[in-house]
Amino acid sequence: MGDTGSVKIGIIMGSQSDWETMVGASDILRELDVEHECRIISAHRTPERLYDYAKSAADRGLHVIIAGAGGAAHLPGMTASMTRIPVLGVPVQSRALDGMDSLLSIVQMPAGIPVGTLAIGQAGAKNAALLAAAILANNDSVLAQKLDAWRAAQSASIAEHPLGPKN
Ligand code: RP5
Repeated sequence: MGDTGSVKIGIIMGSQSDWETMVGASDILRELDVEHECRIISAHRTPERLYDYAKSAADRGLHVIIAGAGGAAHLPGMTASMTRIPVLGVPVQSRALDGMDSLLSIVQMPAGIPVGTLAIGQAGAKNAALLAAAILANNDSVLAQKLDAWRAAQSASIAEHPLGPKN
């Protein structure tokens, strides 16, 4: 199988409970009209699903994988160990340790197997999507224009003067 798939970004997450965070990544990609797929894949609970997904990702035509997980967040690193496709890791804000466990599990990879680690929580999920789109935009001028427009709209939405009581 060659690079024929239209879906170029995969969003994977360790649990259904991660979706409320990772939906932010999917929302951004939908705003940019970037086709993507979303899957629940747990490094611990569904290791064979993870193996199959990571091992087939390049042949299926994926260009970037966004992997979100919380707690003992081994999903991004294990995915990266089984594919050369860039993996962006999103530390989900865990209940017990507020996401510090997730962050440290994802960010401190051994040299040789990189994971691009984003911020904890929803900001990380959204930025992972923007970063994935930016990677694709290097070879996609239409997407590059959409990304430029998205950023311009964001800038335009930020008021210059703060609202509220005068000081
Ligand atoms: C991780 O464990 C998942 O990524 C999730 O963030 C965390 C808790 O999972 P659940 O117990 O909510 O399914 O594997």
